[in-house]
Amino acid sequence: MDNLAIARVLAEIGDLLEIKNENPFKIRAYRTASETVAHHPEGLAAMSPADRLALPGVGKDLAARIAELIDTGTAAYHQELLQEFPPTILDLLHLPGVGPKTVALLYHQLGVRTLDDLESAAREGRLRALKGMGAKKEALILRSLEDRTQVAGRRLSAEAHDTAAALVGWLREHAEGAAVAPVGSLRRGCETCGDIDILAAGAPRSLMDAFTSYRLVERVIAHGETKSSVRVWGGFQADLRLVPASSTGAALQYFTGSKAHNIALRDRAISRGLKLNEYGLFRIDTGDLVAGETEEGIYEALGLPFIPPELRENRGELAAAEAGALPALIQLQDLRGDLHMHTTASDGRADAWTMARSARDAGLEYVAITDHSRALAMANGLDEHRALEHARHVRSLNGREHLDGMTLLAGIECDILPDGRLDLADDCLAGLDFVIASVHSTLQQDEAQMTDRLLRAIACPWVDAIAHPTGRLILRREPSRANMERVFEAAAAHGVAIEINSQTDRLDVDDILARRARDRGVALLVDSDAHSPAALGNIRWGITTARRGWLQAGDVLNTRPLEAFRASLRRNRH
Ligand code: DGT
Ligand code: CA
Ligand code: CA
Ligand code: ZN
Repeated sequence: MDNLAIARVLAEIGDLLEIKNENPFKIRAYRTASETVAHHPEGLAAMSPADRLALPGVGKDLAARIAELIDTGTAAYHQELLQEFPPTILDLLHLPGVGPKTVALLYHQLGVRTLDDLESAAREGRLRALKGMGAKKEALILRSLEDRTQVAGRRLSAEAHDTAAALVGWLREHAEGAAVAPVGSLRRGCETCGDIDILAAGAPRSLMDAFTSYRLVERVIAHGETKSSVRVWGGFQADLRLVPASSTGAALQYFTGSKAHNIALRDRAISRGLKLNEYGLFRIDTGDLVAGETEEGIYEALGLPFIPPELRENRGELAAAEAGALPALIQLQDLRGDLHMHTTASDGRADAWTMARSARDAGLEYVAITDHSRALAMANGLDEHRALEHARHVRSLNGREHLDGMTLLAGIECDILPDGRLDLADDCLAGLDFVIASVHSTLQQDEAQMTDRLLRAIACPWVDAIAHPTGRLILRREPSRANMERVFEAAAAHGVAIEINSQTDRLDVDDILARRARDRGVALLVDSDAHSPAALGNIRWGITTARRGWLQAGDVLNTRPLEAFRASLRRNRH
């Protein structure tokens, strides 16, 4: 049993308990444990019972259930609960706007057991009479019921990542010697994905059954010989395609996409008398196979070097490849510093020492501690006095034992007020090692206001960088209306760095803006904006964004050794 499968059972127990209106502490205990297990980096099945018991939120009872799951594949308690309710009742919970309390009401008062039952009840107007329901909510539920037959919407790729990895792991176990890999938008590192695409080359037919019977599968949408689709826990659709081993490379290339890249590549093939599809690259005149076993072979036969998946968007990669001018893309290992993170001084969950120590363990050599400034009162932002006090504390940690060569810079994430003034006085900002400025309020300003606001902040001599410059939240909030061309122009002129923020729902600036900024002569930073030690790892998503933006290590300031990094900061250049 992998971690996600365990997490699913624990979460279902929590849901069933809530439908039963059980003790809220017990319900929360199952949910917390489910979260912990789902995100734990090690497989629980391989851990000792003592180590499992030491996990946060896993007490004796839960540890026993987990052990039972690992040993027998089921948990008696889970099965008992499922005896009390029809298992189909859990489908109701996946509808937007339907929580466990509503499900309990529906079941107890109207005898609703399935989505079809619910649909009839809604159509007949029987829902609105329930407590806390009303005609508006009834209409909403009806709409979600209609949407459910359509494809699920887009999701953050970071959210799909663990599920995809678990699926690939499961499939590899069931197809020794086969090549199993994620393809599609996930392989290209896109910020969102429509579904999880997996390719298996040279696997036995039986792999399809292993796929559709995977523990996380909630519904089989299509089951075929070479392609199947399922809906997995968490709301993702996953597609598996089987191809013969001889087409491994061709299929990897084809199903990785993007469509636009594939079309451009196919045109190139045609112009050379070749035909490209998911089975291989063939000569049009004789039908002979030219390449297909490896992806490199396909590109080579088309006169091109291998093109990294992140670049395959038909944004000039074929011309660059042809000219031998593909960038040597930045890698996670190139990073030496992380210049944006929070501690318990504002809204972070760990102290500066713990954050620095964790960053050191992850291989970094320097960090800037950048807690919020006072305008963010909800986050317990620092005023001038607290900021300087905090800076003294942060600096005092340098050279302490166990820091092992890690250097802390005393910084701040200073709010840019609606009129473009900074939240803290100049002499305070001047007394710090690093200032990253950002907008957190009044994001709906018009283009002129928002642009002027950022330009004014960039003109302040103590601003070294701008954090999450557009303020967008992926799938939730549009970027601000600022004219980013003018912002980049000013940033380049003043030597202010532009951040790629790695929070998985920000990735701000995005790939396209990052590339444009670099082309305008702006230096970039890739930062975690972590609020906990675990979130430091999100920086890998920022690196993926940087790679999709064609960035090389030299374009990103925090790949430089500490002294070179410090010398490149705007405050140290005049
Ligand atoms: P998504 O799922 O919306 O995040 O984006 P993709 O790129 O993963 O798209 P998807 O899942 O529809 O298809 C996966 C890949 O398969 C796609 O990137 C290219 C390839 N592909 C699928 N259908 C076609 C097609 O009709 N023509 C071509 N040339 N390629 C296709
Ligand atoms: Ca896809
Ligand atoms: Ca797909
Ligand atoms: Zn921040």
